[in-house]
Parts: sequence; structure tokens; C-alpha cells
Amino acid sequence: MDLKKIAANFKLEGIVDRVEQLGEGFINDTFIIHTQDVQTPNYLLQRKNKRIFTNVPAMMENIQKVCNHVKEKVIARNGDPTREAMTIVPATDGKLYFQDEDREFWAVCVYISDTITYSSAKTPELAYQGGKGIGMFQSMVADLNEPLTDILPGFHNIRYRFNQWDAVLAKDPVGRKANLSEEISWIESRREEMLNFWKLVETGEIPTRITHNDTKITNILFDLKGDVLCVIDLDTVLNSTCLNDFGDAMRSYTNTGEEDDENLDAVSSNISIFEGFTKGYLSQAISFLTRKELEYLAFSAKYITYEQVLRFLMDYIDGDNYYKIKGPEHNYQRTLAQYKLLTSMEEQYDEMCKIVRTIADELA
Ligand code: GN1
Ligand code: MG
Repeated sequence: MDLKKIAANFKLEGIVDRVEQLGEGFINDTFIIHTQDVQTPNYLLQRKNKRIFTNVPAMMENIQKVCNHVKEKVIARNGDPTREAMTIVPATDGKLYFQDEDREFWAVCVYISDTITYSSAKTPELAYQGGKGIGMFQSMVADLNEPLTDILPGFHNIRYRFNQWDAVLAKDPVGRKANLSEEISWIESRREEMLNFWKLVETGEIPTRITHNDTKITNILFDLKGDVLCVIDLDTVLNSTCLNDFGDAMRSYTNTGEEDDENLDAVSSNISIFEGFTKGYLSQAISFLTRKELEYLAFSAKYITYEQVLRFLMDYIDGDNYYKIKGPEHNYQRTLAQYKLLTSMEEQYDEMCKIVRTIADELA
């Protein structure tokens, strides 16, 4: 595949020098476009996974609406809209994406230079900055009145996930179910607890708002001083509950091991990181969260981690159709590691609730 040829279909400034692969996303393929001159920006080029994102044009519209809105907010507070918000670069025909002859969808945004991303949160201070970033993002998009298209129906909706789960288990397409009775019971024994939480979202007791939905630490940019700059990877901006953003961040930030760690002893949830993130998040979000949302904040960490156990195990039982894998047991390994993290959160749950209450009281 000629990546330079793909890049030529976008309105880039400068002359393209080379295009290189970047990172190892589970979903999309990401490249960096280097331009020759230091005066012209570099760019991020992504091939969007069309199997997962079945409506890329609508997804790009969502992203554009959110980016424009965030830019307005950044300008209003005298910030730098080229660094504190993402900039989508349209194709030469003006569309927000380019579709190649294999009907693959590509999109480009400006690469923000002099930034750092982290693969783990080693200190509460860093977690604080990350929490502040997510809280700021949510508060900036809170008054975005244009509706977003629901491009991933049921994304963090556990009722929807159970429907998928029940269908996959009934089918058991590659015969893996028989050896997984214990792991399946991890899911089943918590089904009611998780559905009871989701019912509060369904009845509106917990409101839905515009949220990011993929708040792992790699999806946030820090400047060279270590202060948070902006949130990236907006593929999953949707109407959902803010709690999902908090919970997904806690699944990522507090994990002392890797998401797919083979050494389960290395995996646990670090409560000081939980505290640091919560302080940063609530420093921004306390102004708009309802009492019900605050009450369930700590629970959301368990909820999203549980959902992730379910999604990894379900993909394993399904024969590995969703996540990219590095080997036949990769999704199983991910399941075990995420389950270990979940049990660690469960052990510390009372403490987590206390931390949320104390911080919220201090800020009130
Ligand atoms: C996927 O975009 P990426 O690779 O960071 C997934 C998330 C999962 C995550 C697990 C659209 O995120 O929901 O939590 O992998 N995104 C999608 O690390 O399914
Ligand atoms: Mg993503």
C-alpha cells in the first residue's frame, strides 16, 4: 500500500517526506506523516476500522463537531486552539475522510508536536492531570447542542453487551465454551449487579451527556512540563454517562500491570492513583455532576472493568473477531488480567467510595 499516495488526498501543508507506522492500536491503523519543512506540521493518518465503525462519515462528523466546539472554548479562555484541541484535516474534495479503491476509510489530523503520552500512570500527580483533562473535556462539550450520531449503539451499555454475550455463548462458534465454565461464572455472578446500575441510566436517574468513551491514559496528550494539554482519539465521542469515562480511565490508570499482563501478580488497582485522578477529575466535574453521578463514581470503575472482562472473554469465545490479537490466547490473557484488576477494585471498593466522598465534600 502506498501511504504517500493516500496522504496526497488530503489538504496538507508542506511536502510529504515519509509516512511511518505509529503505535499498535487494537482497532485502527495509525501512521505519522512527516513533512519536509520544520515550519509545516506533521500529521496523523489513520485507516479507520470499517468493520467496527460501520459509518465512518458520521463518525467524522461527530468528531468535527466536538473539535470545533472545543476550539471555541479554548479560544474563549485565551488558550491555543492548535494545541489544546484536535484539528481535523479534510480531504482535497472537502470531505472529512478519503475512501480508497479498496473502500477503506482514511482520516487525517494535525500531529501536535512537543507533547508526551504515557502508557501508565506512575504517580498520583500525573493521574491528577489526566483526571483534570477528562473533566475539562466533559465540561467543554457539556453545552454542545448539535446532536451526535450514535455510531456505536450500545457501546458501554451492559444490557446490549449481555445480548451479544448470550448470542455468542449460544453459538459457541469455535467450541471454546466448554473449558471456560469458571470464567463464564465471573460474568454471570455479577450480571444483576451491573444491570441494576445500568437501569439508573435507562430511567434517566443518571443523565447522559457527551462523553469520550475511551479514556485510557494513552488517549491524552501532556505538554513537556507534564501538564495536560488535550484529549485525543475522539472516535467514540457519543452520548453516554460521564461515569463511563471515569470508569474507563480508572481501569487504565490504576492498573499496576499491563492490560494483558501474563503475570497476574503484577496486576492490581492502585488506590493512590485512584485518589489522584479523582481529585483532578472532580476539580472540574464537581460543577456539573449530580448527586447520583457522584454516588456511582467509584462503582463505574468496577462497571467498565467488568465490561472489559466480558468483551475480551466474549471475543475469545467468538473466535477473536473484534480485537487485534498477538496470538491465539491473547484475548484469554486479557480476560484474566482484567478480571484480576476487577477483583482488586472489589476488595478496595469501600475505600474508593470514601475517597470520592471526602474529595467531593472538600470541593463543595
Ligand atoms: C479499544 O481505540 P482503542 O484501541 O484505544 C476499544 C475500547 C477498549 C480498548 C481496550 C472502539 O480502544 O473500547 O476499551 O480497546 N475501542 C473500541 O484497550 O472498541
Ligand atoms: Mg479508540
